[in-house]
Amino acid sequence: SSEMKPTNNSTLEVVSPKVQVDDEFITTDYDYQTSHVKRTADGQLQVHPQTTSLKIRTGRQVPKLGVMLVGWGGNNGSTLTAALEANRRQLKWRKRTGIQEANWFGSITQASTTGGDVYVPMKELLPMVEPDNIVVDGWDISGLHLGDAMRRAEVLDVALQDQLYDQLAQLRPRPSIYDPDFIAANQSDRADNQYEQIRKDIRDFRESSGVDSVIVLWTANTERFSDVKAGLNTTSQELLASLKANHSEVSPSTIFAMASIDEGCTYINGSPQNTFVPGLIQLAEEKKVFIAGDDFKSGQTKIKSVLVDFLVGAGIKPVSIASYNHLGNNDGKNLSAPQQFRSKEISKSNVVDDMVASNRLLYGPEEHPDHVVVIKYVPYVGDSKRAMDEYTSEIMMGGHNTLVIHNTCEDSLLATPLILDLLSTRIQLRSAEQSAPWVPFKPVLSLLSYLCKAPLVPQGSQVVNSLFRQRAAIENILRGCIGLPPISHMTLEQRFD
Ligand code: NAI
Ligand code: DG6
Repeated sequence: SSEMKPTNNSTLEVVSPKVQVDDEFITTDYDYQTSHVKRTADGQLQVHPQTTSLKIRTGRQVPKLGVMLVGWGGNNGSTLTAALEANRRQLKWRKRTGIQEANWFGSITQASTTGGDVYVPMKELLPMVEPDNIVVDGWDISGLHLGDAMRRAEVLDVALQDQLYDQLAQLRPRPSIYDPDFIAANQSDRADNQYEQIRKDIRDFRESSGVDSVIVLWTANTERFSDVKAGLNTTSQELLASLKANHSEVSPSTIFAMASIDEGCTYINGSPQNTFVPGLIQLAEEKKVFIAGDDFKSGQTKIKSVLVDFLVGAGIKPVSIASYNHLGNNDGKNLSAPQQFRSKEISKSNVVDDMVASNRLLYGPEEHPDHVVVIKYVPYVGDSKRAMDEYTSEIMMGGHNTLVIHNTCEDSLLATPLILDLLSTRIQLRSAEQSAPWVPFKPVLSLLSYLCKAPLVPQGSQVVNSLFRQRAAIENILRGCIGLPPISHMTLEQRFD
């Protein structure tokens, strides 16, 4: 067929001989255009435009998805569970200002559009997981059921909580791995037992819920960084041996990731710690299982990845960035400990690196803006995080431009829609040559960088922090899957007669 409707409820139809649709796949013939840059002996840069003929195919059957949250009873975990239920039931509730309806504001798949001449919801471009069908399960070190966890979080309006409480009260997290310092050697609860238990939990959930595929997502508290050293975790063999030997430096999150990979489940890290030590990345590559992270990019960092991109792109030189946060939820409490703060400080600080490196007219090779990140725990403000930023930039002739931003918002209501967007993908690609094999994305899913503060990318790949470049990557790859060219904004047809 030369016509396609990507999803049953889509209003979009691509009519092209380059697009074929059958029951299983949407397949497109795609001319991928890049440039190859060479430096000649005399220092000139030579650019060679290249076109590669590819085929891209996307599975049309959307699996029934199960999500297992590590830290299910936390603010994000309970808010996601409540939001899925509230949207599924299309709940409405009364606020001081009027009637509020459940929605997914903040999710690019559910609440943003794509296009140029005409805008369509992003979720209609390709067959995507429907939030109403997602089944949630998970673990926590606190045994509170989800109804009380939602109340403890103090995130959602009470009138909404009251409508959800009875249903959420039936959900209780599975016991998890707790170790104040990553499984001390003297503990009776041994790491390889815990790892086996997590695998068992995943299998149990898969069987009892009848889901086709499971994603495991860490939204538990931020851990300290673990050591990375030869003999411990630099290869998959070392890591497996360290797990077996109950080595104290194998973190709970790494154990979760190993169990998840061994069960063939995508593992996503929503926190900043280095769960993905080199041995773990190797394990994911060997087993061809997706991993993605690190640390949800929800508020202050998201703005930073727009603002610094704008400034540097405008030829203006940011020279100092001071970012303060105070918050009063359990995340803030955990981050008031120095080692856990350090993990967050690292993931919040690297975000301007690629933008600074992109403009050597402004910055010398070793030059970098001063960049300070402060986080303080102020219990009274609860989940309503305050983020204050001051950006000072050099403008023309030694002038200065200082921008100050004060952002107040419910942290978990920014993070929850991102969790929804961190969905699995069924896209495969191959060269147009007849016998070329189909290949999926590499196990390290860099396409999800838009949602992460410190994007994990395959070895040797470029880290991109710029929010608009990250979004363009998602949008253009989704477009490519249905045979549409990347959005170029050239609109020549409107600029010439
Ligand atoms: P939270 O403190 O409310 O929830 C974390 C939950 O994890 C708690 O219920 C806790 O009991 C549980 N937990 C701790 N260690 C565990 C373990 N080993 N196994 C299972 N459960 C464990 O925190 P919140 O606000 O939900 O945030 C969760 C994580 O997401 C934090 O690491 C935070 O830094 C990160 N994050 C949050 C963002 C946001 O905007 N809310 C944005 C970016 C990252
Ligand atoms: C204080 O910064 C607490 C953190 O957990 C953040 O709220 C969270 O990581 C979101 O950070 P950002 O920079 O994306 O707003």
